[in-house]
Amino acid sequence: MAGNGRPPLFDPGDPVAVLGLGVSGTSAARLVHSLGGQVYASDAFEGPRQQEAVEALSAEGIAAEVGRHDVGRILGARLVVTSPGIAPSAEIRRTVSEAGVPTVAEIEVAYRHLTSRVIGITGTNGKTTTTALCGHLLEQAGLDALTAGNIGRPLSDVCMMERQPDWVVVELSSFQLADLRAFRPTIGVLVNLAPDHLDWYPSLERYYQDKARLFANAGADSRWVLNGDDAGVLAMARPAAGRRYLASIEAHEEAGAWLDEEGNLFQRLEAGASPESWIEARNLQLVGAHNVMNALLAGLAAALAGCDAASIGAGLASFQGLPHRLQRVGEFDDVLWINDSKGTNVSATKVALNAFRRPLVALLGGRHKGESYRALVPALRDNARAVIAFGEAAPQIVRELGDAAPIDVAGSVPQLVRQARRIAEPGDVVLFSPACSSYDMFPDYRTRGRTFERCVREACGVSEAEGGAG
Ligand code: UMA
Repeated sequence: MAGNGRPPLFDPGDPVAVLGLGVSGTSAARLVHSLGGQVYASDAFEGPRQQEAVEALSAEGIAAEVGRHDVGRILGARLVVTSPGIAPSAEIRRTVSEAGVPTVAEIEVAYRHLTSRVIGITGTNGKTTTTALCGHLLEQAGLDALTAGNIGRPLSDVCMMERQPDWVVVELSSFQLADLRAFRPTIGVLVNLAPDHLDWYPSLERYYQDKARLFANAGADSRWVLNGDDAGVLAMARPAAGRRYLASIEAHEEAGAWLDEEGNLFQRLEAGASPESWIEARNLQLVGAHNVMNALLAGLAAALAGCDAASIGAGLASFQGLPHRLQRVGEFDDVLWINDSKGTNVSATKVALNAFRRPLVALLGGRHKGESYRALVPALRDNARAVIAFGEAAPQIVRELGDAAPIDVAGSVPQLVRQARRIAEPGDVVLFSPACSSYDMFPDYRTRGRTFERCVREACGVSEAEGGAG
């Protein structure tokens, strides 16, 4: 047994195969090695990142290779540890599954050796902001806490710390949830549910099945923080054992948190108890109504972890938000430029479009992920002065949104920004929320967002410092 009473997945000396050498695979390889497993780590691709990982692991005495998966060696393992970015349809996954070798996510391996209490956060949109905000609230209240998981730091890294924190706030993607087994958060948070990753899953039901794994090991002592305004969330959580706390944009009598008519955020942890005030919504630095919901969810999870209402209020006021998520680039010539490069699916972009009450120029495009863009039509009809489409998805965007707003096409990000600058009028917002992945033109959404910001500053003739202050 690990120090926390959870049964280990392998014994010292057992062969363990780790698939993928991104940050999670590399960290899992180190954790398994430190626990005495005989690691074989491999990555099918041979990029510089993978090469670097192999060199680092080899120097630590861990067997690793790039450019192929040695199937014989993998099938001879007692356990296979997967990276979240390896699709269920990948050949190696199918081979392992057909051979019946037990397979778990990196997070599951870490969980078996974790002594920290866990706040597990999932949902389609806003889970990274909610995770970061929750971690911030815990820290501001003086609790010993870290964030990990899909937000960036592999949970295995936390396990290998000399002293694990008292709390770890773990962001869980559906890809990570898919290969969890015994994982059971002390507090689980479901932010919302909407279609996503339809390029990965055969159906929406399969995507939701993975999301529902958050509740797979629910027990009487589980505590669930739920978006009470999302019928899909409530239906998914209904069968789970444990206590539930609802966050809502409307006042309610149940245990939870809400926004009242005067625009104040409140908590009440016991039904019928007096409400405790956190903050006025206008004092949040986060933009948009959906972020009020994220604040309610993060605040509730923090309250259940032991933070008092006053410290939650102070922490909500001081949280600045995350880069590339409805982030202000600056206001130049009375036009507000927003970088929402993390808006990589239609529902995220819909939320971003609805976050503003000012006319906007919407910049949409990138690599198409399988969803129709028609869901954006009502928000565009309400608010958009124009749409500019770019990247591989541009022809489809023009076909599907041509009747929602005047539409134009740009061939590159600098051109996109110059066109937006010509079209936008004083008082407008230029919103870069692509609704697509970045992989047609960029290695990731961060590089895409940074490129957009640089182009905006160049086109508007401002320095980086002026941009940040805008
Ligand atoms: N690979 C193989 N064989 C295959 C297919 C792929 O070896 O058949 C290799 C790839 O070459 C790659 C590795 O497997 O090197 C997979 O790495 P990965 O994509 O899982 O990347 P990591 O660096 O381990 O990052 C992962 C998460 N990535 C994904 O889920 C795609 C990171 O989330 C997360 O921060 C990190 O673990 C730590 O937990 C990123 C993400 O984009 C931010 N997440 C998606 C999202 O938020 O929408 C889900």
